[in-house]
Amino acid sequence: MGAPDLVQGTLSPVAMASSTWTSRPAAANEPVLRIDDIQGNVLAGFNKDRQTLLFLEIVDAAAFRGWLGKVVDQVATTAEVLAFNRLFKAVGRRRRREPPLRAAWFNLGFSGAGLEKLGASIDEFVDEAFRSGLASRFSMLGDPVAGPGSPQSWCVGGPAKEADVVLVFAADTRNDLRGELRRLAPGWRRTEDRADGARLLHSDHGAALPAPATGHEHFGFADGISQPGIRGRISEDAADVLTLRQNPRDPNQGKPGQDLIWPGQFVFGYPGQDGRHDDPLVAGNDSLFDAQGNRRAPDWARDGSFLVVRRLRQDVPGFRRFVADAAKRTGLDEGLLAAKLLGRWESGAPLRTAPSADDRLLAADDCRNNDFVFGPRAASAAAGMAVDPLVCSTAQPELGADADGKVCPLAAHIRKMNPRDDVGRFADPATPADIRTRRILRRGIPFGPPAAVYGDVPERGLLFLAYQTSIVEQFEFLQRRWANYLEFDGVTKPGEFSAGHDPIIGRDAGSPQGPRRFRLRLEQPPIDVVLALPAWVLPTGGGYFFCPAIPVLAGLAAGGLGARQ
Ligand code: N7H
Repeated sequence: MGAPDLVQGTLSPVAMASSTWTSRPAAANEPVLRIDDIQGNVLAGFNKDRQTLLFLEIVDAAAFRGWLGKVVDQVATTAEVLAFNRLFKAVGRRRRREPPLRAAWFNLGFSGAGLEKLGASIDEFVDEAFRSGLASRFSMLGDPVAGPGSPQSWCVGGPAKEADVVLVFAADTRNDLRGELRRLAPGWRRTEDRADGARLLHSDHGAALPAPATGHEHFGFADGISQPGIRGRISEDAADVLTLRQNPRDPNQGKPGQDLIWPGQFVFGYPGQDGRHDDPLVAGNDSLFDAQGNRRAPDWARDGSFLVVRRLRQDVPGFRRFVADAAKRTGLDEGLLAAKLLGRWESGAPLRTAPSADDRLLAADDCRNNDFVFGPRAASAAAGMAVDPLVCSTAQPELGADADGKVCPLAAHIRKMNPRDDVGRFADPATPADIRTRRILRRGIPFGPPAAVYGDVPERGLLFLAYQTSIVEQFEFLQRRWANYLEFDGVTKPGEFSAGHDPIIGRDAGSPQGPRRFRLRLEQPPIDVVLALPAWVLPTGGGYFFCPAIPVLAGLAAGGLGARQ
């Protein structure tokens, strides 16, 4: 099959009509990613049903280096995780059942203080959030300053309890995970255990929820649907792309609706987005530097990534009570009311393309379940039978604009977190027109038992993990400037607003304990109300970490910064 004609990033009519689009078109302009060096969870994603996080304090750097040296060659690479994930999908697709393939993975990251304890200087990292750590940024994020949710109450990451190291273990089964923990981290089983130069401050165990809720988070919504596509190749072969190009209508997307992002947004040492204009094909500068050529990170940060960990407790009964009560007050169905808060139905079907009823077929179809924007969209016919079975050939219905959020509310979680084409809302000159600069790679997993089984007694929530190359401009920006502001652009006049707080994670930064607000507008029945929302998501721990390239880990273990200095 020949590669399709790419003319300035648009698909030529020839390729469109003849359906010769391949999921691996030539992308010689995209960088070759060093997938043997980049840790596996960053670009490929472990995507496992079980995950354990160990948070450590280094108490004896030399002893800890000794341990690190012994485990460096056990750290999962992007090449390995990607190969496994692709095999898993291919076998599953052909056999039409979940394949009996298993793997166990291990990655790790260091806080700024942790790197310094191991002898690395963090002076050249300009990211203020990473340099100072999560505990000093909580008030900016809108976290409570006292009482539940405040850093004093966190199980890890609060004052005097900041982790130097986070170890991330992932596996398909509890036994496989236990085996890896016994093999690689035998000395840290219980809080306060000291071994190999480190003390265990806290551990967390994430697990996919049991059937029928598997793939859903505790509030009931399907999770893990929308992730950015990543530009870049995994070998010198021009067509060996990391993210398959499955949308024959848009060569700048992976799956339909999944914009391709330059890899420097997630890994240091590659071109990032050029936030100054909106041409998706033009790469920005190398992420080790800013647009003016000033250093943003040391050279040894190449192939590394910042990892944000937030342990977010979810009040499921509180959420359900609110939904039931607000549904009664507005006369809406509970499922629709909940979907309005998130922007997707519980099944994962987007409100934008399933506005009045849940649509499980749409939710299950990854060629369609993320294929929407908030502006108008013209209808398109289905491409003919593609030769490549991975290419999506579905038609798109025409959609009018949803400018006032009567279909998907302006403050719905997924609209706040990824406004897609809704860039007109950003009157603030500090916000680059290119919202792709704000994307993050989410790698979270639920913790705690499902509410349906245990009610409100034990703790539950989301272990939120996200990778990026600027904590300030990516994770923190999403939380501070989009989730926590009543308006998107941050220009709020008291008493006047049109959107509201992100109902899942937004907080009123001025009064973190106070109620949040959410504007619900519908065409039919005609509704325009402002709902007062209690907070259902409370931070209970976390940290900001840097996950170095694997050769750099070897350098840290050896007491220097290794091959890349
Ligand atoms: Fe969110 N939820 O279950 O309600 N999130 N999130 N998130 N989130 C998303 O598309 C959730 C949190 C993003 O591209 C879905 O995978 C919960 C934080 C982004 O369309 C669901 C918590 C931040 C997206 C949830 C939580 C984000 C996204 C839809 C906390 C960043 C993709 C499923 C307990 C600051 C948006 C999906 C897009 C989607 C939920 C936290 C960001 C169901 C419960 C802290 C970027």
